Amino acid sequence: MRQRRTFPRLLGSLLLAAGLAGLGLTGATGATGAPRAEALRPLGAIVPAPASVTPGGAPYTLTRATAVRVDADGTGDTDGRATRDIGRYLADLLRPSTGYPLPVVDADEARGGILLRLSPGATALGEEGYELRSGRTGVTLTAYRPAGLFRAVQTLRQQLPAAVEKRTVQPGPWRIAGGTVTDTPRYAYRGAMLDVSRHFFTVDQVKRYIDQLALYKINKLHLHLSDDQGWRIAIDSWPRLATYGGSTQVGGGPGGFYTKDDYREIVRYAASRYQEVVPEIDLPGHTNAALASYAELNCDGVAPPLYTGTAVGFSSLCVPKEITYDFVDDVIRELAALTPGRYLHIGGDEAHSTSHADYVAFMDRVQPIVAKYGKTVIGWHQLTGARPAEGALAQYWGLDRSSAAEKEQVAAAARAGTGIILSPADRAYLDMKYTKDTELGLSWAGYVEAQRSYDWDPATLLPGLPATAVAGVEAPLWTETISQSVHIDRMAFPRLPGIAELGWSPATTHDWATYRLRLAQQGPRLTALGIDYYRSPQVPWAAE
Ligand code: TNX
Repeated sequence: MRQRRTFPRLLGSLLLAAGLAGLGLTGATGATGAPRAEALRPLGAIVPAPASVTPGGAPYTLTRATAVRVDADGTGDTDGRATRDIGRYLADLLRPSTGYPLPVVDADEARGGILLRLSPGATALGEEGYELRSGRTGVTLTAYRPAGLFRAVQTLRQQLPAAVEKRTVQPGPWRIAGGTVTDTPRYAYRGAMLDVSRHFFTVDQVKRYIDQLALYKINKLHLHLSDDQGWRIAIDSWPRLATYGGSTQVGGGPGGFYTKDDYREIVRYAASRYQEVVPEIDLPGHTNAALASYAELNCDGVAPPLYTGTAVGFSSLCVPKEITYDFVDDVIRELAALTPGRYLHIGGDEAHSTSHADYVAFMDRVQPIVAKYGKTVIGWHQLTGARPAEGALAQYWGLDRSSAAEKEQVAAAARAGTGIILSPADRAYLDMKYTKDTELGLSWAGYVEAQRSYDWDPATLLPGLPATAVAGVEAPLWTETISQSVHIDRMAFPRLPGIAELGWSPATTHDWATYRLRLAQQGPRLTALGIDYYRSPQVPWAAE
């Protein structure tokens, strides 16, 4: 691959500050009194920050004549389907606001324009990396794999003015700064979790979130499919889990569940945005909905009532009973068969009514079931108190103030080979209130403002954790207080982009002072997308 110039932090900051100052995006009007057309966004002034940016040369301007050209002879896409689909996705994004036809054509049927190409030689770009070259005659997106092209499209999209996100024709001009971006992610696991158990969210609501996550290059969608308040996935061999266990939610609403076709549709849609679905069945605690559905799963043989409150830690599967493992085997078999992704999350948190010995015994039996059905175990970090299976990942959700012993338990497991996903609750939990005045959310982990959620380093958060053990980061959204898409929007934005940046961007770009300026420019884009984000006073939001 061509030589890359890495963006040194200071130079990057200076360029960015100068560039943003030149943007004139503060709602100023020109000499004529008319609103000033949005100036050119400096190359790389996006979220997440790219690994390497070399600005220079003339910008490219989209016109009525621009075509989206696809060249798909590359690795992993021999029939060109994936590349063409990404080209269509891009054209679909740009058509409503530009009003341009933007035909998607084979590369040799046109010249210039926006070229999407897979290059078998570009192995250094890996699964998700890409190169974007912009100049007077066109923009070329190059990747080794389709996922890289999809990430490149998000960069291209963010280089365009925010109004490009609107669904009606806007004035333009539609310019993309000249130069080259070469970009690969810091971590392979960059997730967002949605708890669809405490409150149920429809397939369309999940798709809306998937589309939002795509903009920030998130690549894992973790669905928390079962908890005390609701079982949300149809399991043919235990049908009452969904029909009865899914029939309510926090506060006593009607709940709901995904049929297998619903779930397949979520998986398909996520895949079209290059996101892998990670399904979670929380075990052995957080299981009241299952215990209420089948009396035989209870040690005393008596089914408890459905639960619509928000307490945690009171339920447990019956560890000594054999039927427990028949149940777990059936659920994991059916869920694994529905899930093309590598992972199956088995929860394991807050099993407060399971003894330690039972917890360890349970995990010793359940992890091999996951392996038997071809999946890799993920568990909340309490799993490190048992014996994590080889290759398992543990998801850390502790706090700064968690005990040294708890942190060391996780770090020791990591040194012994368990991979770690970092979701520190006092940084990455999207359900924590921003301040004491935030209407939605909880505060058990503290208040988490925009700066706090961004200002930490996954590589150094846990003492004694080998850097190589960090699989990545994830931003969980628990939904005890969240029941609508507007609530998701308000809690996820602006914190989700910050967690996404921690997962994608090189550590050398990590700097709150410059990040907040890039984030500020996301405000009008979020508004154009219909996202009523939290106007954190820590961020100098651009006028809309
Ligand atoms: C802790 S984090 C939980 C969830 C709650 C969440 C609320 C974790 C693994 N367990 O059951 O929904 O706090 O913030």
